[in-house]
Amino acid sequence: MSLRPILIHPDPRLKKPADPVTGFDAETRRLADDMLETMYDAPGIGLAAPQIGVMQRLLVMDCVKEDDAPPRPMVLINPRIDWSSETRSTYEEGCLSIPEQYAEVERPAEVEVAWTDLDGQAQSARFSGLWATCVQHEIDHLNGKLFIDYLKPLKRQMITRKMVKLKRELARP
Ligand code: K1U
Ligand code: ZN
Repeated sequence: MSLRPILIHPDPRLKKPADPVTGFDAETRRLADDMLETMYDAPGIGLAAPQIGVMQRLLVMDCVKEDDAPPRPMVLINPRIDWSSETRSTYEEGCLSIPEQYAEVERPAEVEVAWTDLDGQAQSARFSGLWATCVQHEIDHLNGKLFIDYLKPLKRQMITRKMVKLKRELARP
C-alpha cells in the first residue's frame, strides 16, 4: 500500500466527471487500499479517486467518529444515488482538496445508494447523518463538483484565491 498525493483545488481534474469502472482486478483493489491509507493518513472521513488524479468512479469512506469504535472502511465502485429524502440537513463540510476551509452545506438528510463492491457484487444501503453527508460529498467529486460550488460566488472566489496562494507557496523551492 502507498500514500498518494491529494490534488489541491483549483485543478482541472477536480472539475471533470470521472469514468465508470469497467473491470475489477488487482489494480482496482490496490487503488482502493491506497485510497483508504491516504484517507486515514490525511486524516479524512472520505476520498474520491479524482482527488488523487485517478478519473474513475470509486470512493472510500469511514465516518466512524468514536475513538473506541472499530473502523468501518467502505469502498464504493460506480455508486448511484437512487433516492434522496425531502428532509434536509446542514453540516459544516471540509475537503481534503481544499485544506482548512469549512462551510455549511445543506443536502438531503438521507440517501439510498447502490454500488458495486470489490468482489463485483451489487450492494445498496440507506445512509443518514454524517455518512449521508459524506457519501453525497464524495459522489459530487465523481461528478466534478466541489462543496464550494454550493456557496455564494463571492465566498467561493475568496476560498479559491486562498487555494491559489497556498499552491504557490507549496510549489516554492
Ligand atoms: O472528500 C474529501 O475531501 C474528504 C472530506 C469528506 C467530508 C468531510 C466533511 C463533510 C463531508 C465530507 C474530509 O474528510 S475533510 C476532513 C474531515 O472532515 C475530518 C478529518 C478528521 C476527523 C474528522 C473529520
Ligand atoms: Zn472533498
